[in-house]
Amino acid sequence: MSRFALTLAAFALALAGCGGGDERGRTVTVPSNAAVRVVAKEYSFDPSGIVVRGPGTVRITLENDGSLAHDLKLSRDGREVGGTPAFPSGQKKSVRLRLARGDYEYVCTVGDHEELGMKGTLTVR
Ligand SMILES: [Cu+2]
Repeated sequence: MSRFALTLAAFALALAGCGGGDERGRTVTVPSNAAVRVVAKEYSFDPSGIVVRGPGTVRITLENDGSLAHDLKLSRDGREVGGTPAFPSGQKKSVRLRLARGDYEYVCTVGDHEELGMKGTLTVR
């Protein structure tokens, strides 16, 4: 690999690391007042980044594709703004959240799942 390619790879990794996630995940962009589907498994959320194009009501549907129970709690500045209860694998639950512009994060609060990688960021532009 050339030095240039290595620099590019390092830069891409640094970019992926932005927003608090350690893992490289997928980011989706949705219109305001839209629905977004998040899949939970051990131990990640897909997508792990959500961008909403403007304030409004977002409907988040969490699908549990793992084998353990999971939940999704959204918070802003450390304060929880809503989410789903924990529920077993094979099920899904939806929550409607009224969101102002800003940066949020979502985690699974079951056990130590957050530390194991079940976290993501949501930005309302
Ligand atoms: Cu979990």
